[in-house]
Amino acid sequence: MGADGRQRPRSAHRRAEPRARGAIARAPDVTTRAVVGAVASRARGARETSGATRVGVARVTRDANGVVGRAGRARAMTRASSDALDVFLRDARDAFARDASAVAVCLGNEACDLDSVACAVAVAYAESMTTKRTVVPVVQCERKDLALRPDVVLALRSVGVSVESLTCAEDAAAADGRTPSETRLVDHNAHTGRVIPASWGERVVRIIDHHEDIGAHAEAAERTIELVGSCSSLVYRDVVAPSGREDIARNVARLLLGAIILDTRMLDASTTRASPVDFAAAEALQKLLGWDEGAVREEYEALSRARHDQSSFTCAQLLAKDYKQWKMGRFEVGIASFGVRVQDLIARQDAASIDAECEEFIAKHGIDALIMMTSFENPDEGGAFARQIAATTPRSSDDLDTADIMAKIGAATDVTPLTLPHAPRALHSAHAQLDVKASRKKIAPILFDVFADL
Ligand SMILES: [Mn+2]
Repeated sequence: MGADGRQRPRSAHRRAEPRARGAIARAPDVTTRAVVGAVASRARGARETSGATRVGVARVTRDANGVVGRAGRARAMTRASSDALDVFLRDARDAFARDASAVAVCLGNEACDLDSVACAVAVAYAESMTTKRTVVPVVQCERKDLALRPDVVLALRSVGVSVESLTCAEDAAAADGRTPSETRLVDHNAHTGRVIPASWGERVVRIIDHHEDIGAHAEAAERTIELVGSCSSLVYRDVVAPSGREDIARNVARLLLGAIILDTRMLDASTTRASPVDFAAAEALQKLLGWDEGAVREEYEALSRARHDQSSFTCAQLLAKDYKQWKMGRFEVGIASFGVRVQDLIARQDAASIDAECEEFIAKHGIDALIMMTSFENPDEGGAFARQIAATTPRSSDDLDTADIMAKIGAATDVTPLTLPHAPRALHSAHAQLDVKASRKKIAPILFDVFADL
């Protein structure tokens, strides 16, 4: 979700859930065991397989315009190598930069989660390698914002891809109004035009998605919309497997499998909408990788850990990660939720820059008050789940008093002030929340009442 999450409509994804559950019920347990228990054809130590091909791909020739020479491309095409994907992506980014109207594009959705990125990359790669067309995967966020998605960065890195190689929102903005010849949409079924120009939505030729069909782009010749657990499963079934190219499949297998196991929590049909399509795709991808059950589990745990790892985030990144905004009474109020306790943030980032980043965030969103809510496992309390809340206002504001706001919040839910030596101004009002179940969903209605009275 983007940072400007004000009053966002309930997503199609959520609305689709009840129907999706039907599919789960039909996925028999026996399938779960068959997938997870599939026998590995190679040992776990063989997961990093690209060593032998590095030299060949590194020698791919480029002419003065950066066009990859035929021999180099042929080599990259036939070898199953993690470098081949990075070479393809850099090549595609260059081609897009030269003339966006000369290429086709494949767009993932604006959440830019692993499913979206994996699908866009896999579809673009498979099509580019098997047809004369260059299809460029385009990520619908700025490159720097990919750092907010450490699971995506990790998954890309593990297949030898740098985020620098991807074509992102700023590249699209630099395209000078040139519209790609064709657009493919994956992991969503309506072009929003919020991040990427609306004109790109006029030439949609193919949609592959697992959200409820909202009926846009009637002109799209091919539509595959099925409410399965992960769009990556559909991309494997309908694009990657039918290419008949095992080298292509192998190069995208780890990305697609990572997306599937994250989206379905390790193919848990009881809590996600994992369907037979997901089980079948995961089984095939696992075989391509030569992974055993332990290797898949290890991958899942690494990706899950990365997804929740905010230990390297700056204050600005924490604020942007999970942000919602409302008009409350006569005030614009934003609530940013993140997973780092304020003591740890203060310990790792200097007070002046925390204040500067809060001030900048407030100005960017045009809000009168910023509420920060943290949730974390408290190391001082044996890892018990804990929450904190703080209110801050623009430096220029003389309308709102944060102590007053906190006192009113405290009248509705139990809070206790934190002792924070050297706290930045933005965190002076920080309190511990004693009701650890009081998430943003519970606090937002309280804030509506608080700000209505101010
Ligand atoms: Mn998805």
